[in-house]
Parts: sequence; C-alpha cells; structure tokens
Amino acid sequence: MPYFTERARTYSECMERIRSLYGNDAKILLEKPVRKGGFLGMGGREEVEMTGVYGYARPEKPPMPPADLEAAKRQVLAAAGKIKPDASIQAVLKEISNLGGAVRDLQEKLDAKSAKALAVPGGIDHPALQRLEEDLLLNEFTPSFIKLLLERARREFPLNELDDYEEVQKRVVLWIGEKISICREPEQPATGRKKARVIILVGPTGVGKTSTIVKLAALYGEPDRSEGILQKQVRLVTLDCYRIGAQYQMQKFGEIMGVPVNLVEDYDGMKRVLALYRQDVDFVLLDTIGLSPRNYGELGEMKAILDACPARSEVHLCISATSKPGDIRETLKQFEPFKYKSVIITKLDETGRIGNVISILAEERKSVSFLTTGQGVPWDIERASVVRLLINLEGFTVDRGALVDHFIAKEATGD
Ligand SMILES: Nc1nc2c(ncn2[C@@H]2O[C@H](COP(=O)(O)OP(=O)(O)OP(=O)(O)O)[C@@H](O)[C@H]2O)c(=O)[nH]1
Ligand SMILES: [Mg+2]
Repeated sequence: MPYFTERARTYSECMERIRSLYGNDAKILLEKPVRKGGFLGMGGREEVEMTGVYGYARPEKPPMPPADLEAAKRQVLAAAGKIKPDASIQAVLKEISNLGGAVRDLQEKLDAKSAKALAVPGGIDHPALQRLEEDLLLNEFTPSFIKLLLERARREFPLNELDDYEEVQKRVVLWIGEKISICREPEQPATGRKKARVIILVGPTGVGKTSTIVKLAALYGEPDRSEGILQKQVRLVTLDCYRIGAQYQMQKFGEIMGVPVNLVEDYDGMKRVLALYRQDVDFVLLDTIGLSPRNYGELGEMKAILDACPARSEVHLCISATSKPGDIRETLKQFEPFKYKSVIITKLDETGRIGNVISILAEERKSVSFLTTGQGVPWDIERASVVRLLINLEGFTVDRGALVDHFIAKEATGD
C-alpha cells in the first residue's frame, strides 16, 4: 500500500494538500509538528507533518449496530422530535442528556467494550490492524484482550511490515500463545513410599465433570494395549449420591473399566474412603456435584466435605468452551475457595471460537491442564497444549510447524 508524507503551515492546509494529491480516501496514520528553517534549533517556523496511506478501500459492510443501540437511537430521535423546530442544538443536547437509563447504559457498554477498549489514538488505524481487530472479534476474544494485542502491534510493527498481513497475524498468534499458561503434571517422588494422587473435579452443572473424571481414570490408569486392563491402581469416588441417574452413570463407567466406585456423603465418609486408599492405590479420582456458582450454600457444604482431602490434592475446575464470558468469570471467582490449581476446558468440539476462554484465563492468570473434545468416554480427552488451542483460530492462517517449534520447548520445560 503506497504511503505519503506531506507538510504544510497549518493542519487544514496540509489536509487540503493531501486530499488534492491523494484523494478523499487517504488515511492519516501519524501527524506531528515539525520546525522548518532556523539554525541549531532556533528560529524557523512550526509546520505540521502528516504521514498516511492512500488507495485504501473502505471495508464493504460497516458493522451492524447491536439491537439495543437501535432502540436507543429511536429514543433519541423521539426525544429530538418533541423539540420545537427552532430549538437550538444545545436544547436538543439537553433533552438527550435527560433521556436517562437506556442511553447512559448503552454509552457505558460501548465505552467499556468496543469504543473505549479499542479506541485508536488519533482515531484512524492501519488497515492491517483493522483486519486484525475483525479477526480477533470473530474469534470472540474480549475487548480488553484485543486492546492489548492492538497496542502491542502498533508499538512493534513498523509501517512497512504492516503491509504483509500474513506475517502480522502469524506474529500475533504467537503473542496469543504466549498468554496461555499450561499446567504441568506435578513431580512425583522417585523413591520412598508413594502416596495416592488425589484428583478432584469441580465445576458448574453439566459441564462434563463425570465424563471427564472417567476419561482421566483411563488416561492415568494406563490401559494395557492388548487386554485393555488398567496397569495403575485407580479408584473413582463420587459425591453425587442423591441423583440416582448420576450414581448409575458412574457405576456403569466403573464396571466397564474395572475400577471400583465409592459414594461419599459427608466429611467422615470422605476420611474413611481416603484412609482405605492410603496404600496400594495410585490415583483417587473424585467427581463432585454440579453446582451453580450462585448456589453459595451448597458450594459451602461441598467444600466442607472436600476439606477432608489432603492438602496435596489436585483440584481442577471444569469450564465449558461454549460458556459466555460473564459466566466464565463468575465461575472462576465463585469456585476460588476450592483452591483449584488449573482449569479443564470441556466441549472444545462444540465451538471454534474460544477467544473468550483464552482471554479470560490469561486475564485471570489461570492455567489449563486438559481439554475434552467430545462425548466419547474415555477417549475424547487431551493434555492441554498451546498449539492445540491456537490451531483452530478462525480467519488466521496458522503455521503449525512454527507454533510447535516456538511452544513445544516451552511446554516441555513448563516455562
Ligand atoms: N460435545 C461434548 N460433550 C461433552 C463433553 N464432555 C461431556 N459432554 C456431555 O455433556 C453432558 C454432561 O456431561 P456430564 O459428564 O454428565 O456432566 P457433569 O458436569 O458431570 O454434569 P452434572 O453432574 O449434572 O453437573 C453429557 O451429555 C456428556 O456426554 C465434551 O468434551 N464434548
Ligand atoms: Mg456429574
């Protein structure tokens, strides 16, 4: 894309010159005051210098305003209609400022989301950055996460590099990957008597806790290839004792995999089961009751039972990839008392747009341990990996080889 740099004595002279030379579509990317003439910084006169691009085609479709913006617009127009024909602009503005609720709320939303979060200093962005923003929005990254990426892009890409969008987006995908934190398996003592690893899954209703705990039983149990028998000693424990269907579901899975299942109802029951499994067991995998993050009472009761588990227990919070950003934030916060060490992203197969999960986990500094990718029990589970999360970003051309080179070493060392 061709660039220009022009100078004139005033802002309007400079704009006029640019319009006459490069047309009305010319975009100003940078403007700064410069001093012309003089000697050793003295004398001379101030001029304005503008750098920009021309021959840039406007995006074909302006983004559709959200439905509530339309409603607000109608309200504004209705208010304006009530004003006498000779009313001054100030009177119209006063009337609008009295509109109250809807418009103010909308303004706040716009400020918080797109307008304020994505605003460009100077008001105009390079076409490559506009496209980048569109691609990030398509993947449902949060406005604050997009803002950080765009700011970094403005800082780090010189103008000439912005012309190569392919390269720009490849670098940005790496930046996104750097924000993803992967939770490593804890080091196990090489010698001495090994204690059973206690792994607990918590999370909201229906996210896939029970399916995932069974998938983990197979993964950690290391099934023997020829006979399908688990080589490690695994035990399943469930707190979901009240729903008949839930007990049946767990017992069926246990039967199929040859893993004993225990039902636990209270703190003492949990202590007894753990004492029983203190020796000769490699893994105790604990499924919990699905609770709404707003059900404070039951969350507290469940926490009281889980307090019987040893401090070294590894708690994972299950979050569905299809959840809305607000729900993800609330879940991360409300399950905080369970001291989860990482997050399992479930139902990754149900959506390609996981920008919201990536953004929020990065913002809240939470790491990811596993990904579940379907209803197939026990196969549809993978250890979390940055490459796996980046590979399906929509609208981005992802170079898998480069991602593997960049992130595999990092993942192997757990940096
Ligand atoms: N598509 C898809 N479906 C999944 C996945 N994991 C679980 N499910 C489905 O989600 C539904 C709920 O799964 P469960 O494992 O019972 O979820 P839960 O969190 O234990 O549910 P509650 O105990 O009721 O809170 C079932 O239909 C599962 O087959 C996944 O990775 N992808
Ligand atoms: Mg369940």
